[in-house]
Amino acid sequence: AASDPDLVKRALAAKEKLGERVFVLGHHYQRDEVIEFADVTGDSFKLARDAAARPDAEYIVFCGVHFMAESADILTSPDQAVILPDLGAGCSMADMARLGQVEKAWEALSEAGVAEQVVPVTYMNSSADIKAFCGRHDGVVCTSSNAQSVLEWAFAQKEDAKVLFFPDQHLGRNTAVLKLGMSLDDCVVWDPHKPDGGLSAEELRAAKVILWKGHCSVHGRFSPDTIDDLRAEIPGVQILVHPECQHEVVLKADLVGSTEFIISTIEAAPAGSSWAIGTELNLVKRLAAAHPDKRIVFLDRTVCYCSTMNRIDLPHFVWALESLVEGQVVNRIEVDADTEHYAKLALQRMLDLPG
Ligand code: CIZ
Ligand code: SF4
Repeated sequence: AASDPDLVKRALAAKEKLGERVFVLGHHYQRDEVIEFADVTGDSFKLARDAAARPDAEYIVFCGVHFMAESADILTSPDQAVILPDLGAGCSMADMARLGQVEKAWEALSEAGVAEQVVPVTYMNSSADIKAFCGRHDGVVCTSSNAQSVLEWAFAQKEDAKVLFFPDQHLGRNTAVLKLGMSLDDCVVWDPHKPDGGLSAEELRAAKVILWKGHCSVHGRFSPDTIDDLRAEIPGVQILVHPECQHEVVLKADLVGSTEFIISTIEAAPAGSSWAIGTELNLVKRLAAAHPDKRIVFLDRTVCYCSTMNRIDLPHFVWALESLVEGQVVNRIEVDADTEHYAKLALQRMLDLPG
């Protein structure tokens, strides 16, 4: 649907008034009406770096979800304000791992006598206090692009190392099994809603990878059956999915990779090729519109937009910018100094890895 022309005018006017003082970051899963005003677009990792590269910008308006704005705050200076236009833009996956729950799991690992062997690894899609937990326990952050090298690093840290991976069980399993050559039996799933995670001390001792029972409410919903149907329907179609998809989906796909990988794959694809993409719908629609010479379909018509990404809409964006014009900083995301210190340690360990 076309954006309200009055709101478009107001957004343009506010952005112009603020000039270089404001830097607008747009995640690839944002709505068209919002991404249009982004100074840069990217996945969560690229945007955190882009934010850090603009130390002169007083305000960073983050069009994405809460954990991403936290990462931007961690990587920018304290006098820069990071603003999330709608505070309701959380992430259901990040919310599946709460600090108290993770601390409980750590206690169980201690009681099983294995905590010294465990390296905690958190996906970028987690809250700042979970990243800080990893920072405090010699752990690290990973993204969907570097999960393999991060896990390899983690296993090299300790004798008989084990990895506690959160919050996304699918990224953890897909990386351990398909990139590191582990078996499905090397992985167990810790369910934070069950006593002792639903695992015995023996199971914890035997496991190499302890996967947190979390998933993405968008990527986790693609099903392997749809892939069979699409292959029958579109001859030669290539299936391109994100590693947050279930293991069974990734096994049936032709190519698997991060959001940035998905975009570069489509950009490099020959005219006339056919693709079914399993990632967020806003991005798939934009790719289809930008590449009319290729046939691009969404992997599953029953999967919806990410509802929290979509909370950032033009009215909220305009409200945030116009407030800044009036000298009022709204919806600032600020990570406390202690959390920031330890979260940064875990992020820095990742950034220091070669490659
Ligand atoms: O699922 C998401 O939210 C992803 C893949 C985010 C990102 O940018 O890494
Ligand atoms: Fe979270 Fe999934 Fe939405 Fe990304 S797409 S913000 S992981 S719920």
